[in-house]
Amino acid sequence: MIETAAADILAGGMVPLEMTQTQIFEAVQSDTLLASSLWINIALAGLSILLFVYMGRNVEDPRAQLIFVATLMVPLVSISSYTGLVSGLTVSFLEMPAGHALAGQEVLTPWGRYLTWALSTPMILIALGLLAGSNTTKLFTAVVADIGMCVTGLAAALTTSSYLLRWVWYAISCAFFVVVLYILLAEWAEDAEIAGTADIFNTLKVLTVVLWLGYPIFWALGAEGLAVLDVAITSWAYSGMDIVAKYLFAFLLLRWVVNNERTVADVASGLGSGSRGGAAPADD
Ligand code: RET
Repeated sequence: MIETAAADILAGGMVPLEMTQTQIFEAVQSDTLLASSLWINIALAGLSILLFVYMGRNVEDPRAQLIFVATLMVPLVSISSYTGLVSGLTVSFLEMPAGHALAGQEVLTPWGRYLTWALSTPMILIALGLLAGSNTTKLFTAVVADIGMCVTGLAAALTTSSYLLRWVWYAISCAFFVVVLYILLAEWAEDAEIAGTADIFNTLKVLTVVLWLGYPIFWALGAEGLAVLDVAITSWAYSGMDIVAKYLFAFLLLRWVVNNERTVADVASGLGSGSRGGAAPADD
């Protein structure tokens, strides 16, 4: 009974002003497509954690270990993130402002996703930066810009006062994203050549850039943006991208690190090995 009511709520976009966490939980579970997009990630994150711990059992070089720890954090944050979403804890129904395609309707907003991206995506960047032999300045800039991107993306999703301001937040988030893309594509690509890790770095760079570009596209097309796609389809798009951008990415990276621990150790210890000019930079 409750589940039928919840399904009606989700389909009709009509929800009571204040929904309890249980009602949100029921609404999420009653939409099989939506719920499956979340549960599959919990299962895959759990398996990835076990696999990655096993893969890293004999890694001894500190730099390789740090790459492992950062990468292992990705499925750990993910399993927490998706548990928050399936339980209804980090999902809200928000009334869209005038101007939005679903103006006046309550739209399911999985804000926990954007919040937890602020923890998981820096880990991906730290692992990539260490692999490329980044100096501290570039690593710091990439991580801070990335957190800025996620937090302003969260603001875009949570703004209900003005349709225009939702897109202003979106634009700010994209500006941060450009900084991250620049470091990945220009700075670290060059550093990785010097560090001798260019082959694997370039593979992971392409995978990361292509997939990460999908996130703002699906946000814009999803219910929170132009509402061309419905909530469950958008959720599957994010979940599908997450599977490749997190678990496959992490697996490829860690497998390479295990097989090339010597190369990783040779990326001169101490950040800064990749800085141009050869001399130790003063920013460390
Ligand atoms: C948002 C909307 C606002 C504009 C931009 C976005 C970019 C999000 C990205 C997310 C990547 C997430 C990953 C998660 C893995 O755990 C916030 C969707 C630019 C790039 C890889």
